[in-house]
Parts: sequence; C-alpha cells; structure tokens
Amino acid sequence: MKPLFVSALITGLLTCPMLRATPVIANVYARKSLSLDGAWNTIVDPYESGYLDYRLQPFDEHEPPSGGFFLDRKQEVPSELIEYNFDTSPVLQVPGDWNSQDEKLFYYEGTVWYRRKFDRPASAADHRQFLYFGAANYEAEVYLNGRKLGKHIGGFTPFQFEVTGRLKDQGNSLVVRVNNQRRPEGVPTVNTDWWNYGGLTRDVFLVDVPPTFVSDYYLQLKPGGETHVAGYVRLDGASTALPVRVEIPELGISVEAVADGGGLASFDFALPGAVLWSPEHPRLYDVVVSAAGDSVSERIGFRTITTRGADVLLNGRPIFLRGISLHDENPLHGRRNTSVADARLELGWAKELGCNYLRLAHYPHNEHMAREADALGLLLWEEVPVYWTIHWDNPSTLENARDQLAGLIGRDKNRASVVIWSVGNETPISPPRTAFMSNLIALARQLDPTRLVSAAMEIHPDPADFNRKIVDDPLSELTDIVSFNEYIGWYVGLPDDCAKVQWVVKARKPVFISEFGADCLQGYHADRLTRYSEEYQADLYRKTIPMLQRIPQLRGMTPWILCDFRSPKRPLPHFEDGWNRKGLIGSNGERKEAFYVLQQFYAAKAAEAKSASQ
Ligand code: GCB
Repeated sequence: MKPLFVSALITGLLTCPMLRATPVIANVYARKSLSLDGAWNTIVDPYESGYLDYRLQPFDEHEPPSGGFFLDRKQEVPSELIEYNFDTSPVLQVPGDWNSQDEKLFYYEGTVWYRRKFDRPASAADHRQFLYFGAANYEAEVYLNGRKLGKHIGGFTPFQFEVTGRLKDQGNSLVVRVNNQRRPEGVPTVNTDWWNYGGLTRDVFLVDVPPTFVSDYYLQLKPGGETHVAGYVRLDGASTALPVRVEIPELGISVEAVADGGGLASFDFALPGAVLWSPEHPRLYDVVVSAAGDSVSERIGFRTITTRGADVLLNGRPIFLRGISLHDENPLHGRRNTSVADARLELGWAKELGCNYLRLAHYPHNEHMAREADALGLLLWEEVPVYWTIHWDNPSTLENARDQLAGLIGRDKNRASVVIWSVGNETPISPPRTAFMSNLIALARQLDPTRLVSAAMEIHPDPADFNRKIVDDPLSELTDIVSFNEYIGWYVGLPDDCAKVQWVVKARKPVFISEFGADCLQGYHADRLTRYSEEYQADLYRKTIPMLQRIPQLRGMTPWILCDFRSPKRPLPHFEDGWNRKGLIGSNGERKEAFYVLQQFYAAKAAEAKSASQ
C-alpha cells in the first residue's frame, strides 16, 4: 500500500490544474547540456516595435507572414527595408540583469529582445532537447528560428520548452522577448521595496536527454520518524511500465520500483545507518536515480523538520533558528546574484554572523543559494512574491501565485536546507486575502508534506493600549509557525519603546520574528538617537533582542537584513541614495556595529544549544 503522504503528494501533483504540463527537468545542472550563458545581442524596445503589425495575431502555432524581431531577419538585397539588426546590436551578459550592465537601462522597465545563435551539439539521433531558463524577470516569450515556443510569467522560477526536431545543425536563432513592466495584477504587484531587475537573470541551457528520461524525483525522509525515505520518481517519454532504480551507494542502498504507464514510480524504503543532515553536520549522500538507460545523480541530505507545541524539531530535537533575511542581490556590485560565487559571498557572511538559518526574501532566489546552503549547513525559509497587496480577488493572480509556488517547490524539494515554505509577506488581513493565502498553504502542503509552511504576518496594537502588541492573524491558524515582522523603534516609536512592549500571541505554536531593523549608513557615527547612524541601529538591536525574548514561544528570528540592497523607494540623498540601508553589512562590504551585536547574541544562543545537547 502506498503510504498516505506519498499518495497525497502524487495526487496533488497529478490533479492540480495550475501545474505546468511540462514541469522542468529536475537537477538540470547534472544533465548533459550546452550552456547558452554569455553574450546575447539585445534590442531595447520600449514601444514594442518588435511585434510590428503582428502583435494582435495569435502566432503561437504558425509563422507570422513577415516581420517581427522574433524572425531575426537579414537584409538580402540593399533595397530591402529592415529596421533592426541583432548582429550589430549591443550585447548583454546572461545570466544577468540589464539594469546593472548598461547605465541607460538602470531604471528601465519594459521590453528587451535577446538573441543568441548556436549550433546544434552532437547528440544521439533519438535524443530529445529542451531549452531551459533558470528565470527571466518578469515575462518571457521564447522564439526558436522564428517560431514561438511559448511564454512564461513570473520572474524567479525556471521554465523550459521541448525543442526536439526543431533544431537546425547550424545557426539556430533563439530570440527571447523579456518584459519587466510591473503590473497591478502581477505577483508581485506594482509596489515593492526592491529593485525590479529585468532580463535573463539566470542560466540558460540546451539540455540533451534520452527518449525516456528521469524528469523528476522527490526523495525525502518521511515525517514522523527518521528511518524511511518516501517519494517518487517521474519518467518522461515512457508509455509502458518500466523499472526505476534508486541507489545510495555509501549506504549500500539499491531499491527498485515500477513506474506506471504514466511514468510515475513511488518509493518507500528504509535508510539504515544514515547520518542525518543538520547545520552542525551537513551530511549529503550521492543519490543515483536510473531508468530506461538514463541515470542522474545528486547530493541529497536527509533530515526531518516538525513542530511540537512551541518547539521546532530538527531530526526530533528542539532547535532555535538564528537567522538573517537576504535579498538575491550582490551588494558590492548592486546587481542580481547570478553565480555560485555570489551565493558563497552572502552565505559566508551569514556564517560569520553565527547563523544556522536564513530567510530568502521575498521571492525564489537563484538555485545556487539552496545548493550551497545544503553544503554549508544553513536552514532556509523560501518565499514567493505575494507581497503587501495583491489582487486577492483575481483568479489569474491566484493562478500565477500558485504557479510560482509550485515552481519553487518543484525546484528545491530535494534540498535538505529548505525547511519552510512561506506563502507571502505583510499582507493586510481581509477575507479575500486570507482565502487566497489559505489556498497557497494548501498547495504547499499538497506538493510537499514534509516541510513547514508559514508567511511573514503583521501585528497590531491593542486599541486600548498601544504597547500591547497583538499577534492574531487568522492565517496563523493554518501555518505551522507564527511569524511576523515588527519595526518598533524605526517605523513605530524609538528603540527605547521596546522596554514597554507586551506581547499577546494567541497561538501555542513556534513564533518567529521574520523582520525587524533600522536603516544605517555604514561609517556614519553619531549618538544613539540619530537616525541612520551605526549607533542608532546597534541600539535598536540591543533593545529589540530582549524585547523579543519576552515571547515565551520565540524559536527563531531573521532580522532585516544581511546587506544593504537597492530600492527605488529609498531616494533620501546621502543616507539612502536608492538603497535600503537596513543591512548589517553596507553596500561597501563593511560590517556595521549592529552586526557585532547580533553576532554576540547568536554566539550565546549557539553556546546554550551546545550545552543543552551535551
Ligand atoms: C518590510 C518589508 C521589506 C522592507 C522592509 C523595510 O516590512 O517586508 O520588504 O524592505 O519592511 O525596510 O521597510
């Protein structure tokens, strides 16, 4: 009999109408592929001239009669009028945002056409090829040799198109129209506190796979014990039942299951002798999945994450999560993160701070973050950009949010580091909002019953007593963790007010503080009541930490934020200059005084945890 949670998971994956027909290939980095990273020719197109007259025509399935940048045409005779030329157009690097690569594009929000030429790499005659995009912000339309392959909406999740049989031996022209206009019905909507970096911001590959291949797998420890792995392997291309094998050579495990005609095989096997993954011992094992002559392998860690009353249990033992929030941005260059080196820079700083946990706000970060966190032993909260206000009543907005959540879970579901899916941030309470977010919570549980679900919520003062802070968002009845942001001492009063605060947290669940903080210009010194000074920010940390410790259920925190980050909402000359300055590390890479205040607190918490475990 299939274990309950595996069948719930499989049913979820098969019945959810929002999931893409072709979920992306799992673990694409382990696949034979041609990297299409590097220089792409680009045409900036604020007036959408690239559509010419064909803009309103449904050209999905046929070639438009003529014109359009997607055709990537050459002038054949001097009399011919063609008003664009990719060959002579400037280049942008992929992966990368356009804002930081060209001064003229710094504030640009609109369309850029990208073109990359490539030859078809050698491959077996029966093999299949997919074009895989790590992310494009916000909307991407993809054309191969003048034909539209499809469109993707959502700036932070991967997508792919099968191009088997559509490739020429030489001179393939891949054209992508990327548009980053903010839109009211979008996810996120028009108002955020981060830079709207546009472009092909993550890796692009042409992936080569056998006719039947392992397209996806999900292998996690079953909740409720630390002894069994359960999950599934999905094959693409199979039309008959086929054997599928999962091996973990270091543990002597080799198990087989049969995939049904739809390509789905479920697994449930014991994991004797495994060292469980934890921040102290981030043990990863090579896991090999094979079927139909295809084989893919990946380093996977095994651990459980659950709650009991107010405790968070990692592998059955209580843990305090010493965290910090992060944007997916390199502060030293003021651009989107794109590489393993970028991930290591931020994760290294977080380790130095004494963290065992990170909040990857407010949208799916690049995949290297979770992979590196797996290796370094950092627990992660991952989030979708359901931020502030969204069109709660709009079904297509919900579909979009569900698609982004499914894309994130699909991508990172085998990462031991990821322990919490967050379905949003600071969403003001209303019935449609709670219905929208409940829907996302249900989806997260359906797709992944092994992890915790939460959201960064808001608090409100008791109308009769401003210093009584009430935490009673109805959403917290559905989440595993009650998590909220608070800005006492910055947006609300002064740091000294922290001493007066009383907390009223109704739920008997673990409480996390997903944000607190103050802006500060690194190197600016004044007294502790002067805003933007290092002293003010450090004082706020000194007053906030004891205030939060008065919440008996406090089990984790991710102050806002590790590094300064760019935000057009922050124009104040000299102090902000387009940067949100709540970082503990400045945009110059220098630590601020508050960094050391938090570091000291985390060192004490780590020592406490160590002595409790002895
Ligand atoms: C918040 C938001 C975060 C902002 C931060 C701030 O509550 O969640 O995105 O950047 O406050 O600095 O105001």
